[in-house]
Amino acid sequence: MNRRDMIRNGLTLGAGLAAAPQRLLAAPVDLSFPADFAWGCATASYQIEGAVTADGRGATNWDVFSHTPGRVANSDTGDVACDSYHRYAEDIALLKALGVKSYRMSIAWSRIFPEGRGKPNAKGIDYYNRVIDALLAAGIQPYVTMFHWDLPQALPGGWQNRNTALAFADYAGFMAGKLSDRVHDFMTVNELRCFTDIGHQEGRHAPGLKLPPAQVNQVRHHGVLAHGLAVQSIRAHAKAGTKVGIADNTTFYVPVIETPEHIAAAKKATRENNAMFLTAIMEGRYIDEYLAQEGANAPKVQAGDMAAIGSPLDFVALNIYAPEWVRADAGPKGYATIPHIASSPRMASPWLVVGPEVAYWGVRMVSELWKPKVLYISENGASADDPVNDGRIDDADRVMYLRNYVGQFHRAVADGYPLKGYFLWSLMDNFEWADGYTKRFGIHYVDFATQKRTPKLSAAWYKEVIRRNALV
Ligand code: PNW
Repeated sequence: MNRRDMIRNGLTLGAGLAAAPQRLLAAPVDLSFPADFAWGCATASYQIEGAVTADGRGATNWDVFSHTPGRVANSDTGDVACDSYHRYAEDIALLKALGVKSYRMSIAWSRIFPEGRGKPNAKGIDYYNRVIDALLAAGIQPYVTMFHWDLPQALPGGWQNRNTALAFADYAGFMAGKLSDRVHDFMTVNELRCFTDIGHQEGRHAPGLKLPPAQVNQVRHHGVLAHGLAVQSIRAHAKAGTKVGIADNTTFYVPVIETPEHIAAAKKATRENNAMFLTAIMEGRYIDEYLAQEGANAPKVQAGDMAAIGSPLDFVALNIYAPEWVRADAGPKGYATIPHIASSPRMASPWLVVGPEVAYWGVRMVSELWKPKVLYISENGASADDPVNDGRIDDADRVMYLRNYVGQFHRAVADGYPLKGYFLWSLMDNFEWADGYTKRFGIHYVDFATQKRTPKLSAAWYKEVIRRNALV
């Protein structure tokens, strides 16, 4: 992009600053997106479907975890959730009314293989066939995630067992074979760090373990291995031309000041602190800094693992929420992170620090470090209190949050990074993991007593963004 276009897009670079002010004021700011930009919404199976015993679905780690007293706020479970298993037609009507072209959904592995492997369950496959056919009939392209944390409970040892990675690859290939006549884009797993670390190190998510470092690293290894083997298996079973990627919540470091030294610090921090996840996937190896840091706790790797983990991807999709702030530092690492403090602005979830610049820097860091062909934002959104007044939910705080983040994604597109779509989390309020139903992320309000869905102000805003294909 040349300087004139940049100014037209409301962007400034240091070099052009002196000449820019007059033209900045005179020219209308163009915040439009490329014509083929995929606007969408995202959801996940356990968070919306309910119907946990319907049609032969097998139990999952989250069924067990949510039914264990003290694990989830209010002892909430996903037993009913948004009842999307029965109400999917209504939910697709909400998507159609928004005008989205794309929808990111996940498949409940245990509806397909109730025991995680073995004989497939035809009724589970039928359900996803119905959903996908209804989406296509509504003119909406599905993007399918194979694993969004609901792990078949019958798999012995869960993610601590290497065989789970092999079982996952078999299931993912099987489903890709069933769906790739209609689904063009598959994501292997959702958020490696969450289902490995939060589940096995912090113990806040299923299965609720607090394992020692060597075992945590092994779980992480099984996570990236599952991804890599699934990439190979999906490619082996899917129609030619099918695109495969991952939906990862890479930890992103925002340079506190946009100068070369702080930007270099942010880049180094991003690569090193994601060494066990996206860095391993994009580089096909565990980098020296990580191996040195972990020493005897480093994961046990078998021959062929790293090649599988590093399987080339068609796209990288990122879930981007909270920033980490970083500055250049004179110490041996070259960077220092700046911790969040009480006055760091937050949305309704304590972890959801607001920092829109992470949207731009996330895309830029991944692009500069690993040059993926295509990028998507597989999730971005926010929890808010959402009081209901006379039937209206005027979530101006969420609109503020989304507008600022989408503005930073626009900046990334305007800079020429290959960002091709955006999936807002979430279509509707749903089961927010350990927070149960106490945290709402939807742009549609769900009354969980009646299952009534009501568009919030943010839905009206998003609809306008999609209609104009521009930030409003
Ligand atoms: C992501 N944290 O999860 C997930 O992909 C979604 O399923 C989820 O609903 C959404 O973001 C909103 O939370 C996260 O505690 C859950 O840091 C928790 C954390 C981060 C991401």
